Amino acid sequence: MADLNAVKQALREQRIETPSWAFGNSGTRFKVFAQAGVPRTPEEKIADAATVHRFTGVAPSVALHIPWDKVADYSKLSAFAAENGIQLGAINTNVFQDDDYKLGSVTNPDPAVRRKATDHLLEAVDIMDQTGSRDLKLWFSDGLNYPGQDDLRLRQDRLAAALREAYDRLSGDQRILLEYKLFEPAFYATDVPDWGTSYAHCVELGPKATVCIDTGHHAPGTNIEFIVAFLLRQGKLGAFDFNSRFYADDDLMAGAADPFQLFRIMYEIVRADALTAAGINFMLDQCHNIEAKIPAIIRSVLNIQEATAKALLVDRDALFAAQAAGDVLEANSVLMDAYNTDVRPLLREVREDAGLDPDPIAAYKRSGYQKKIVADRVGGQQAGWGA
Ligand code: PSV
Ligand code: MN
Ligand code: MN
Repeated sequence: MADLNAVKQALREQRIETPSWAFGNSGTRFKVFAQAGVPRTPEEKIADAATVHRFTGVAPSVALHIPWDKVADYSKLSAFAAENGIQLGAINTNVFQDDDYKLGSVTNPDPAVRRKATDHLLEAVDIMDQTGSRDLKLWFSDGLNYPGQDDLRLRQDRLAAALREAYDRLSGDQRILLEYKLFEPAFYATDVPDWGTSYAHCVELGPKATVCIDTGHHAPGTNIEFIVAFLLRQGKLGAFDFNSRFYADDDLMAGAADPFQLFRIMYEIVRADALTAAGINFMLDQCHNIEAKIPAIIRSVLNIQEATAKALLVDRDALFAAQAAGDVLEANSVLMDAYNTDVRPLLREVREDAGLDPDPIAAYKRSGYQKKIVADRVGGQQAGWGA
């Protein structure tokens, strides 16, 4: 039996980072349906992220995206976040929304474009120095649509050179999180298509480079928990971008499409005692196009908490014993017993112990915050996906 007090303690200590762009009007495909009350400035996104933290108690940091969250003074922005009870988290770069990047950013055949893209990565580290952020998160949309369009191998050399420059610019506890994505926007070849490519570049770079697993960036049916287990064993899992997918990079709420997969992922985290100690950044990377944004982000946080609670409840002694005995059915049933537990009462208790409302979504709805932002935030639209 799992120790209930230890489970509660682990749930209290869990941390989830929200993405600034999820609070704005966003949606990577087709029409972006504008919503009333969305943030017009980075400060308003931070205020919304702080609201998610106020109701959940486990989301004390928000990731920024540059230049979507560009401001004149990042130290001031950091102070503003602190006044609101949260911190600025990972800095996300953007080398995918400029005409110059049609044929790639850091892998572009044109050295001038590569220089521009690499300079943006360096600028992001300058920003990290001011925000106090630890993580530089890199996602490259670089790839090819046609065989022969460019040299696959040379593009890896160019990628490695840019990563090296960014890596060498890091100081203190700063680190690179290198994200991968199977396809889109390129359809024939992607320069960082999978965890193996990301892992190989991270190994080449050194200990300050680790892999970011975006749960929506795999082929259907990919066993993501295997990737989690493998990278944890190598000490190379740096972060998650949690979201749900049915088909491609859907960016739906974490735990909505496949809660069982989220549980299996969190079990590998718990199995490796990596919920807090390993320095993994558990981030969300989502877009809320048709649903209200703040409650959708709260819902995502709750879904991750539920998957984590179930993972913590796995009777690991019984599971290991069944595995060692080769008892296939028993091992499977120990895992499923935990998954099938209704952990909502336990999480309600954890929240009440922390002085929070046991039902964060209901509490948010009652709070009047939504009404207030709809009234206050009139006009203007912050840049972001689809904006
Ligand atoms: C594009 O696929 C993407 O969703 C990546 O997952 C990044 O993390 C995110 O955009 C923000 O740049
Ligand atoms: Mn992502
Ligand atoms: Mn994505």
